[in-house]
Amino acid sequence: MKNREIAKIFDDIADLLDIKGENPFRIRAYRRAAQNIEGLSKDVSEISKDELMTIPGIGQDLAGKIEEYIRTGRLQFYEDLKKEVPEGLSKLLSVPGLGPKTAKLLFEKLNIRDVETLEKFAREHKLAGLPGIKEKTEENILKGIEILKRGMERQPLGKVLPIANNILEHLRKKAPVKKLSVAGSIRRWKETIKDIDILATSENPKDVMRVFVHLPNVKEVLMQGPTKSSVILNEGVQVDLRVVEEESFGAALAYFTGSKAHNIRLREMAVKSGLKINEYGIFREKDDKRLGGNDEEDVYKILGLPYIPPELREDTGEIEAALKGRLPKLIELKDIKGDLHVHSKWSDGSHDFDELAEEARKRGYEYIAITDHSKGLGIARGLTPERLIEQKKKLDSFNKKSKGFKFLSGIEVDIRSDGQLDLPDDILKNIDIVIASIHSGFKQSIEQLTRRIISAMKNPCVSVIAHPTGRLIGERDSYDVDMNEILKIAKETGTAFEINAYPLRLDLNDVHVRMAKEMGIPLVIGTDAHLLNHFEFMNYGVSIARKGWLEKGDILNTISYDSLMKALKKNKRIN
Ligand code: DGT
Ligand code: CA
Ligand code: ZN
Repeated sequence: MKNREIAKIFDDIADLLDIKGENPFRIRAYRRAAQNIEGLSKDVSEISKDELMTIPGIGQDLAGKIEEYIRTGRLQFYEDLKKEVPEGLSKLLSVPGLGPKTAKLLFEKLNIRDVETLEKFAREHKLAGLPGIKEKTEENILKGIEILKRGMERQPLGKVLPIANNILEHLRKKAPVKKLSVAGSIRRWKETIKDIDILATSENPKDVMRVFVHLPNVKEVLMQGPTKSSVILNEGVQVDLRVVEEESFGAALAYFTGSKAHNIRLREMAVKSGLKINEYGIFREKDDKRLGGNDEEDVYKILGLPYIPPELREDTGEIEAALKGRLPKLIELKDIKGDLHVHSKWSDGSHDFDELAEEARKRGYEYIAITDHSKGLGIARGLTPERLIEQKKKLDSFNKKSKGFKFLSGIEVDIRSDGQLDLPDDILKNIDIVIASIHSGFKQSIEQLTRRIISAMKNPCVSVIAHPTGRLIGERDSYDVDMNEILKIAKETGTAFEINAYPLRLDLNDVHVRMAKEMGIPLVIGTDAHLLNHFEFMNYGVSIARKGWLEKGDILNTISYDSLMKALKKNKRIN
């Protein structure tokens, strides 16, 4: 897939244009195009030009550029632009959170030309004092450098999982594999991944390995053997493939799914019962008699445990719960009755109501909420009060004619830096679902940010706080909020929290999800879809919910339309 390469180039172009002081709308168009290309589940090189132009932010000009890159492997405009900007400056731009303007300033005034020097200067407080640079800016630069270093070691699940799925698909089609599965952190749905672990069985392991090391995106073969091979992909991720004996597949799957901490606990239990588990099977210690290992279930059954789903295998209480028969019955994708965070053409989404309804029906949904941005987000064509009222009328009249599927009228209202909402209460009170979120002022103090969210929750019109920590995995850390405090107020005010399923967000994360559940706070899952393809992200949201131990009853959008409408009113005590 060329999607990531093209997205990266468009992002770089946006930075370069910014440095040159070009028109902000043009810059924004590139950024938006980059984001939307990255989010596509289809390969851009397989999409027609006309279809390309339905992607938001992509017109004639950008569609032409994508075509040029796919045809020739390079983009002349980008090459020319790069020549106009010195290489040292581009290096500074790779630091997350360091914008083009600051980068240019550091480059010109202090002659900083690489990340190492930048780090040294920031540590020695040699940056503060330049126009617009404060001590806080230095801290942020250091944080950015840390993220950059970390990001190179681990990559977001949202980037790695599609790559892993492509490999599985390729192996299934082209190699003589029988059983095939991902293992490791991907199978446990960890939010960042160090490397991809794959397990297979085959009557002809050599052929499987041959196909594997010749995958089209292999950059380097680290080792190639009959039972294990490792490669590095162009995307910068390592993949290990193991081919195991048919009868060991279950034991190997358990072993290589981990986590290490979970495995250690299982092994301790085994030893106490005179058993031995490893990647080949489960054995009786005294005479090495094999007791099982074909299926993963064997491992748990023989230890006297119920099956523990991979998402829970982190040694955070799952073994104790399993022993007491108190494992949660985890929510599943099929429990979801609708998506509660969807953008339409009315703001920065790309589809009209009919298209969205059709896609939702295809997925078996009973409802979705249209939650466009509010006017403060000018750049996302946010809605004014008048437009929001007009939109609600359209949705109501759609609902009157529609059987078996309903729209909730919604809004993603911006929480301004002073904590005020971006639209007046007498408008919001008529909207079915008001979700409030922060899109600016991320660098405020923990007190300010916490206060902002609390004041939004205290507004009786607000039903949900969306992407509550604002993080973008590998790109932007969460802003500082006092999670205990906001969860406490959520409970008091009956406000729900969102699990934003957009793969780079996954916000709340699994740990906070579990805290919220324990405090009895309702959660919703929304994909933040801007394209029809994005509806697929629901899978990520559900998996984070599972990783946070949630059951069907903990998630509001598992209930019917009528019950949901009632719950939204009751939670916030609105009549
Ligand atoms: P990561 O860091 O995202 O790759 O996370 P994992 O969990 O995929 O870790 P990885 O790839 O190093 O190893 C895959 C699994 O193999 C791991 O979850 C558990 C198992 N494993 C690896 N090393 C050990 C070990 O020393 N002892 C045990 N019991 N299991 C191990
Ligand atoms: Ca791994
Ligand atoms: Zn949104």
